[in-house]
Amino acid sequence: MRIGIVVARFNDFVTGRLLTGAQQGLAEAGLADADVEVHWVPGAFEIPLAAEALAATGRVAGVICLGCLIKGATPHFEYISSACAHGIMAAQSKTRVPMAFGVLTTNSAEEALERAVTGPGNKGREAADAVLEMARLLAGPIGVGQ
Ligand code: DLZ
Repeated sequence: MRIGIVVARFNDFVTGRLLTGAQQGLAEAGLADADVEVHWVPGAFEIPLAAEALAATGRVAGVICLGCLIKGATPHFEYISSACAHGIMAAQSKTRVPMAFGVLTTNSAEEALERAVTGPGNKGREAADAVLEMARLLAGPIGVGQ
């Protein structure tokens, strides 16, 4: 199984840790590095388009979307977070390729870092688990996958 990761560069002191968590989760699930493709985008607003374009290539069975929006530092927090969430949902519905919402929306940098710790509490890792479960479900029991 080949999986894609789209990760936002904005707040990369957090998103880099989410990426590491997602990569560790995929590796522990048995995926080789060569079966994981990582694509960086400027910010959370750009994630849906990149995720949809990647899914449309047919190369990946799922896309892990990683980003970090910090409310206090983002005047238009609601607009970007809403556009990102709805955009990812629309992209997975359109392409039928499962996508995980590993985009943090927090009140502070401290809260964001708490969700990007090494190990089980890492939200990037949780997003990886979700995509793998959905990719298997769509490829198997539901049978509408790739
Ligand atoms: C502009 C902006 C701001 C203020 N805050 C964030 C943020 O907290 N997290 C994030 O991922 N991106 C942020 N951005 C950038 C936007 O997502 C987007 O990249 C720009 O508006 C350019 O389209």
